[in-house]
Amino acid sequence: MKKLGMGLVGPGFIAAHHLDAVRRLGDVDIAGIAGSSPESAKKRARELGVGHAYANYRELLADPAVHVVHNTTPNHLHKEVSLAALRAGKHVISDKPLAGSAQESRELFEAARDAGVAHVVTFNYRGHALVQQARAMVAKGKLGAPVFVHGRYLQDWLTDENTYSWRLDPKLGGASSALGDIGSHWCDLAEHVTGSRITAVLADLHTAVPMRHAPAESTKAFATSKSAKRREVKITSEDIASVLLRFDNGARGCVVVGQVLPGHKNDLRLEVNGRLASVAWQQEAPNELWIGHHAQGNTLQARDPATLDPSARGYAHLPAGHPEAWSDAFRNLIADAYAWIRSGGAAKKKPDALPTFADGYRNSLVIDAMLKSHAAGGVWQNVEDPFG
Ligand code: SOE
Repeated sequence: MKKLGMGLVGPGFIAAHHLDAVRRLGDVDIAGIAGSSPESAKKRARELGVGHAYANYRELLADPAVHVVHNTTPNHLHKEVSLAALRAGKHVISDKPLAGSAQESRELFEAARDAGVAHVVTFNYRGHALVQQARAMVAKGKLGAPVFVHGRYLQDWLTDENTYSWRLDPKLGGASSALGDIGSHWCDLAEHVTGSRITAVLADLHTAVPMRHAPAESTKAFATSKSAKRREVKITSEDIASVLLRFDNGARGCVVVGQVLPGHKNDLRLEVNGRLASVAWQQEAPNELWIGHHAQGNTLQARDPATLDPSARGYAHLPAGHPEAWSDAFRNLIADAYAWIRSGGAAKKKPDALPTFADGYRNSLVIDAMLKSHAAGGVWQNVEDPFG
């Protein structure tokens, strides 16, 4: 089979991890990258060890050597770049959230479905072996019927009011900030692990840091401004959120999300309580799965390929005692994406763990319902289900 070529648009923070994952596959050509200007693309190509920089993303899309487009642009460009790539007949791997609003996500999902190419959105936490183990345990009834699904996704990188990011600007980051950036990951994970859908939400959102000092010049993802030249920016998007949840299998749940919470770096935790047993996984200790019992001792399952469910084993590459983490899970997702593309793409069954634009669209509807619930003064809001 001919070698696949990839092109990446938007060479910021996350781009290095896409390239790293692709390089680890070993059989994909990196055709080149495109950025916001020919100069920035050249500079980043040098820094990332990529041989070619395109003048702009349209030039990248016109290159027949590019079969797969990785869209790692800031959120407000997701739609434009992904749509153009789909129209050019390329397979698309897009960063999450799929787009800035549920309406845009829907357009992207429909365009991807009609284009007949592979479409993937990077809900990368699915790629952890023990996340797949938890999913298998729920699916095989090891927990009994899930009754409570809860957790958190907490960070602190926006704590300092001198830190500013495009993620906080609704025109660039999308209708929500913390929910879109990290709440989206948690909701996807909760649905993926439990194999059920969030059907209704009740959300209370808040902006704990309503005024920030942004650098006068442009902002990178995690920029902290120490320069004398600053502008004051009023923040309207949420930086903390508390949400009650209802699932279609009858389970209840709740999640707290925040990005201004000192001490919490990338603190994602998901717990599922069933009638027979419980399971909990946390991103910062990804090689352990807590399994809780009522009438026997609790256990910690290690990421040991020998003890994993067959469906999870393929996501563990090192023997027991050799920790695997964030970049390995990211690589697993990219490996699944390329496996799907090689097998024939949209016409063929996708790997079970792989999140597609359909998942990205549904996820946007969940976040959208949270925004609506809060805007209505904190009332239950049903999540629209286009696939129900
Ligand atoms: C920043 O909040 C960020 O990098 C997110 O954009 C990622 O999706 C998440 O995995 C870690 O935090």
